Amino acid sequence: MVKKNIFDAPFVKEMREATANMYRLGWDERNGGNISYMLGEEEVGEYLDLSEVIRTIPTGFDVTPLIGKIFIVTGTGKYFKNVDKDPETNLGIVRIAKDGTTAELLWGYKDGGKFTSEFPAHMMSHMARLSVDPTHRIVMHSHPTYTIAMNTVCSTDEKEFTHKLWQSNTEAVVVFPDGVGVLPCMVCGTNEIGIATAEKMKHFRLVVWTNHGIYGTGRTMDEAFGLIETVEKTAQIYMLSLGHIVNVIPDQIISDLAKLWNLTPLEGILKV
Ligand code: 2HA
Ligand code: ZN
Repeated sequence: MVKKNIFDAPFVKEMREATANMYRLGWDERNGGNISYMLGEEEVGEYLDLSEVIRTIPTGFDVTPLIGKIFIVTGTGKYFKNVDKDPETNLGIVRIAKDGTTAELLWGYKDGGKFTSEFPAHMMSHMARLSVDPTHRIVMHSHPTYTIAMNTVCSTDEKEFTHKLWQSNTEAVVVFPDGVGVLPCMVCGTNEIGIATAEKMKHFRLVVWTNHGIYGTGRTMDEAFGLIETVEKTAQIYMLSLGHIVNVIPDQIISDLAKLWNLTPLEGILKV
């Protein structure tokens, strides 16, 4: 069967659009940020011969639960700014090989590159999210300015952090009633931060890396993007009003907002 042009694939378009938007929003300076998107074998098979492996790349950790799964992933050291103009160099499509510790490159990383340095956090987060939501597909990492700024003035207590967001913008509890997980400042790019992130991902779709950035997850690019976007917008409101706070959204209103949308807010935050 003749294969379709990979540059027309919706998943390549989505990666180009998401990275371009994130760059222009000022969230992903230089090589900051990374995205991985789990793809179905059939959808990729329309564009690529799945028996043709360009080369293999060691993962450096065990990904056994994801054997056979295919991901489109941003490349290490690559700039979000450049993905749209050269997706084949800045993105790659990899399949987790049968040994569970190798990735098979099916397309991309044209200059000999490889996947993001945050591959452990991404793969471990996919495993954690899939265990609670079989329709999960996207892990998105970003460095949005106001979210990181909030870390310098807020405690790393995730319930306190979530409460401050919910109190600042009525959309917050509606978009993330399950709250935001927060990790303390850690060395990034390691298996350790991957394990810690995945542990949080069993309970949260959003995880903040203190003084570094945020992870958002979802079934679609829009969902993952929209979660980060709403946290960042809310963090901006919080930071702009610091030192001048007269009104915050009362717990009763936050609770009523959640009720209106049939949502259950994370427990232990609201005093109602
Ligand atoms: O890839 O965002 O966390 C650059 C980063 C590292
Ligand atoms: Zn980062």
